[in-house]
Amino acid sequence: TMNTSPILLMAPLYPPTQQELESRWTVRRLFEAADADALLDELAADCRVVVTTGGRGIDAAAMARLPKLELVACFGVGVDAIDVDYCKAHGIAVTNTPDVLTEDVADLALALLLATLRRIPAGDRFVREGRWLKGSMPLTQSLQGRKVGIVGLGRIGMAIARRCEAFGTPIGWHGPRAKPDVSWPWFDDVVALGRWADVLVAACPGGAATRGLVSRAVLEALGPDGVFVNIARGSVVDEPAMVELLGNGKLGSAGLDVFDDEPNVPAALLTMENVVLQPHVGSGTHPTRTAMGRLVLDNVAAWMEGKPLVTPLP
Ligand code: 8YV
Repeated sequence: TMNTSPILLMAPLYPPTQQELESRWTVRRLFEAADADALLDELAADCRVVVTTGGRGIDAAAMARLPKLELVACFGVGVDAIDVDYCKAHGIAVTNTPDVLTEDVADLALALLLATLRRIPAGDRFVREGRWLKGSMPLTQSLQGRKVGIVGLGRIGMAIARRCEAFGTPIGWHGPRAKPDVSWPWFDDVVALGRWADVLVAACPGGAATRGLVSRAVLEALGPDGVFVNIARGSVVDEPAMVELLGNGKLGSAGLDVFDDEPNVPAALLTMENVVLQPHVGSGTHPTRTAMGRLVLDNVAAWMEGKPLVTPLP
């Protein structure tokens, strides 16, 4: 039997995905509602599906307004903005978009690392501003000879490690437990990893378990010649400490794609020469966003048709 329940859409999606979602089912856009509360009340009686994004999520308070809710389909692999405990306690299924974005996010991590070490944005400005006519670009650091520490050796962290192997850098990593089939050294203590590494890449999930995992102590252990790369979530790093240490020379440089309060970025970072900034574009390519949208649509269609979900959270 086909379900005809209206879908509550929490945030805008990749346009082709949103267009197909709205052409196939009844969709109500929370983000455009003049009165969000009134829309939730209106939908309480028969909304069973919510579609959201990794950045927007949905909290327990909103889900409690939808007592018939059965599915939260997330456009994104990171579900830290969804109250997953509430979903488990209330039998609400959650789907996300793993695997299809792994390689693009890992590519951006290496792009950020090389851009930061070799100061590629600065070099571009150097040429455009005519400064090459007056002299050579200052020499930079090198990736060669650096040890890379990866915080979180999941799908994305492993893809980053494979890329680092291709660049010839030694690899160390931190995760909640050792992995018997991984040959690279495991550091139970992130500070110890920061001390060992010359580059530290955050690739772990967001959420309570990893909040502030890359602490001031970790960043100080990484040190004045260290590079911090974040393609995970802003929440995984002590952002005020990172800004302070980048500003006073106790942390060498950073390549950042994610921030604590997106799209707001700490003002001090905007004028730092030792930082490369990106607007949360790890998965931001047409093929990957298309594949993520396909997974969202296939999960919603499966639910509507009473079939098994494609990528439910384990
Ligand atoms: C999403 C991401 O595009 O997958 C994730 O969790 O961070 C990005 O790929 C973003 O979350 C959408 O808000």
